Amino acid sequence: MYRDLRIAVVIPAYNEARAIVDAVATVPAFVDHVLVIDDASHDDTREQAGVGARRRAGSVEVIRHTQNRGVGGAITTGYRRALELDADVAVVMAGDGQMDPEDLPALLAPLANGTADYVKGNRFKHPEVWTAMPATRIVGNVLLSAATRVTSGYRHVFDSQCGYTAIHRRALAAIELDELFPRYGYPNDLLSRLHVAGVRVVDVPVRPIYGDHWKSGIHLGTVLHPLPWVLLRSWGTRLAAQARRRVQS
Ligand SMILES: Nc1nc2c(ncn2[C@@H]2O[C@H](COP(=O)(O)OP(=O)(O)O)[C@@H](O)[C@H]2O)c(=O)[nH]1
Ligand SMILES: [Mg+2]
Repeated sequence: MYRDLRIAVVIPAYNEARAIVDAVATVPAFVDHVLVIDDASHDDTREQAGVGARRRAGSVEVIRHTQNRGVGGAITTGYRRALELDADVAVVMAGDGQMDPEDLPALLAPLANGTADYVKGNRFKHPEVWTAMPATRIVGNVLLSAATRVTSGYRHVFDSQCGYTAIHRRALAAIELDELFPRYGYPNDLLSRLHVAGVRVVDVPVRPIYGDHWKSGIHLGTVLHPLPWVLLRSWGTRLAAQARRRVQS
């Protein structure tokens, strides 16, 4: 529990055998449920998640997709399970160890205070961003964040690609989980849908972590295609939904 909130941490993992042990073992003790979603990995991510689970006092559940569904698909599976378990908040922490567990209370505080329904990390609010984040990432991220401000409608939000987030169950209930884009582009699409639902979003500083073995499934090809199409679609869907609402009211 964090204050009076029951917390689930969702860990999407695809071929993360090396990093998943620590990612699971270091989830803070106040977290009620850890849900690892093994997205049809080819390595022994599932077994290694079990090793991490034994190092952690507290509940860890490993759910395996028999087919790869993408990071968004894995997170959606975790959100559903968190709702089934009656969690008040579902946090996303990647399986690759790029999120600092010490940032978790800062992410949860606005939800516990009742000032937000969705809180996301913003590495650009952290002083280490310019030294820790690779230059290519900074450029790509600034471009996508600027575009997402327009497409999502949240003008105060930045670092749209940061996967470290916490969502309240009332915000999860306000969107159609089935319709979310399942792959990269998922956080951008989610923001647009949250805007339609009138969800309050805030950014909090989180530490950028790019270790020696850092790798990513996102590369220039993803940024050129399909991400721009996902952004355009989310933008169009949001504007259409909001126009419909204005006509009805
Ligand atoms: N690349 C990739 N990652 C996935 C997939 N499904 C789940 N994930 C997990 O999603 C998280 C974020 O992926 P990553 O490639 O590190 O993205 P980045 O950190 O935003 O560059 C990691 O924990 C992955 O293990 C998938 O289909 N592809
Ligand atoms: Mg990563």
